Amino acid sequence: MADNTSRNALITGASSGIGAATVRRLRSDGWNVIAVARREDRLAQLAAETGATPFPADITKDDDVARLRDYVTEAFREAGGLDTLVNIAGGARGVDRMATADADDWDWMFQVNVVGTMKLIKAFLPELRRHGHGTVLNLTSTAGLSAYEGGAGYNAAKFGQHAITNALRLEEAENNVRVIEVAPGLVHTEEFTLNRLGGDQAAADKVYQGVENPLTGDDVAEVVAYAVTLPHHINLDQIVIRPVAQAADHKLIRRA
Ligand code: 8X3
Repeated sequence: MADNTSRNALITGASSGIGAATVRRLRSDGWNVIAVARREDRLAQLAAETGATPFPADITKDDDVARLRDYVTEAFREAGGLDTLVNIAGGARGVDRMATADADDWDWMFQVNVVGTMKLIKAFLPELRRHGHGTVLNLTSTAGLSAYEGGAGYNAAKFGQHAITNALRLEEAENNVRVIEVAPGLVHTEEFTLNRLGGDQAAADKVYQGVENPLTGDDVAEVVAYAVTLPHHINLDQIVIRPVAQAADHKLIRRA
């Protein structure tokens, strides 16, 4: 195959937010998409809407990842094999400072952001190498580039995911697998902050209060689609995306 022309993608974290938006975007661009998330009902709706193939799975569980690998290998066999793995699954729990850090929250964040990403990459590298023009895109965060008060656990997980992305790029260049990192800042999705703050909708709303045009899932999906659709020899190593209102972590403009 001369280039990344088969357009067969696997997208994790597909049940909401950036993951669901990326499924919609790649499907509307004509990609074959297998959409992965834990919540079966949401996946089924997304599949009905977009024509993506739903696959309910927990990416931190070895059995689920093995089932997924077997399924994907078979599903894309006729279509040229998997060429693009998009790791969107992840998330934050808590805003505790180190003095009151909750080890269970840290463990969860490390599992979904770092270990889950590793498991997917490990499972699908043979397939991506075999394809000859593989792409891995990891969705990290600006929280993986600089730390902030109350962010330590999430910072540690996202710095970790950033690090494994860099290591993978070095390890897989000889196999012609390109490795892209997309690191968004403030993105207003239905669930990210709500989950982080334990379901407190009023507190979640405050995070975005007065911010003109925070990024949306669709904004990030547009950038993801651009990066994975470029000719395969172009590797956007790291793309940092923020809304204009967030010139830096410490400079978020809020209007009254
Ligand atoms: C989310 C960005 O600023 O909430 O990944 O850590 S931030």
